[in-house]
Amino acid sequence: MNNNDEAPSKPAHGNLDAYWMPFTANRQFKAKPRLLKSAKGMYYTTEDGRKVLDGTAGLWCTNLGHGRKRISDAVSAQIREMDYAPSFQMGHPLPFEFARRLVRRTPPGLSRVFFTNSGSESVDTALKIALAYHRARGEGGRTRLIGRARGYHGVGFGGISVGGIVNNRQHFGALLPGVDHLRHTLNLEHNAFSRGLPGWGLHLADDLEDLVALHGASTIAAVIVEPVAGSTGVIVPPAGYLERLRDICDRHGILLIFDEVITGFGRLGTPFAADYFNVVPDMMVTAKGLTNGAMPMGAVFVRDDIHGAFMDGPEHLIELFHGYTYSGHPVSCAAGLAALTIYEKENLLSRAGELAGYWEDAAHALADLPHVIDVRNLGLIAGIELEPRPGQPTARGYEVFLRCFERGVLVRFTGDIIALSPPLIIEDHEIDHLFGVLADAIEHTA
Ligand code: PXG
Repeated sequence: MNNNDEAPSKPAHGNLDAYWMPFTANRQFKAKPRLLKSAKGMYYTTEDGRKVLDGTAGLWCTNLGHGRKRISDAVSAQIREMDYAPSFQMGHPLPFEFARRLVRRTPPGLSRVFFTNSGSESVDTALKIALAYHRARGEGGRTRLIGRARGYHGVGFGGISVGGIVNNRQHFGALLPGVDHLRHTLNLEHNAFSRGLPGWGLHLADDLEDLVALHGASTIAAVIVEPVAGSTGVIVPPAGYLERLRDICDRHGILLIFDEVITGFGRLGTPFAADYFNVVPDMMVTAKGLTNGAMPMGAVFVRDDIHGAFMDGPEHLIELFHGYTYSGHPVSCAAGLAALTIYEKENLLSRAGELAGYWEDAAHALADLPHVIDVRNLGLIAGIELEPRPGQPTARGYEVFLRCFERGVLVRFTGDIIALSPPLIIEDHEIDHLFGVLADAIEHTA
């Protein structure tokens, strides 16, 4: 058949074949598509006119809710004023202003900002800065990078190498050399149905000591973890775990990188998870909520003296051979500045803290439903783990997701785990509705 022919099967939206969808079962989706057309506040509207409550803030990114006029006005004004300006050996005011405003909100010392266009690029940027930093200080032997099982750090080669999701790794060759992993901390035998931080699992931070003993500290550049893992089904760190990682890193001169792509910008009721846990990493990787998802953008926050280590050579030389055509893009910066103003004006960087108790109770009310083998939560995040149907892993999670969508609620599923992370503007009655529909879907799924 000629590829340009319209498929007869999908008259409403035309042939869907040309678009290769990311992280999607393309054939299954295209046989029965789910298309969103517009969005406002807490709701999407589907192509066929149904309202859908957004239980996932898009993909953990529209923290302020949808359709923010301040952001769309800023974006349209900026694109008219100047659509693009080069950012290598040239500049324009907005990324300077955005960086200045952002570092007023970051933990102490994280006062330098490198702009990217996504979480994946932020991760690779942080890993490269870590390697180059050690080299700049005469410790070029520190080349190893440590991640964690079930970690998600995007899809660049650096990110999948330190990441810990087998499907994201096994199809793509040998990946980066010299990478090792900590064990993850989810163990349903010991920490199922924890409210907030599990009390079990602190000892797993000592995996880092074991890797130091195995490889030698002088070969290790950095450790990267998500303070709360999102994509792999919500893994909340055991009490004291991140503090202990910080301590081990300090003792061995290893940089600690927090991947705050989902925890950044208010998800836990503080600007960053670093604030929530009172553990300051050496670098912090962000994206998503940075612009409320309205424009693609990421930012890496770097300790002042790490940046300083690059500033020693002759002043006419480029200090870091790294950057993107769209680093500090004016339209993305305009979106980010407007988003930051909204976070500040509406106190949304702390709102999740006010909702967290109500949210936690609503999530744990699902504990006794059939198939539910764990409920976990922190801030405005929840994960509900379902027992896989025998011989059909992921089928139950998918069916619950579909049933919720048909009933007007968007949740995320990863395998048989349902993940929730609504916009931070959610109200109590919407929390009730979200969990009510989800409970009903779980009860009616075989
Ligand atoms: N780090 C973390 C912790 C993430 O969650 C990335 C890096 C990569 O970001 P980009 O912008 O390159 O996609 C992410 C992305 C899900 C889901 O369903 C999560 C993400 C993306 C898509 C789906 O949990 N996180």
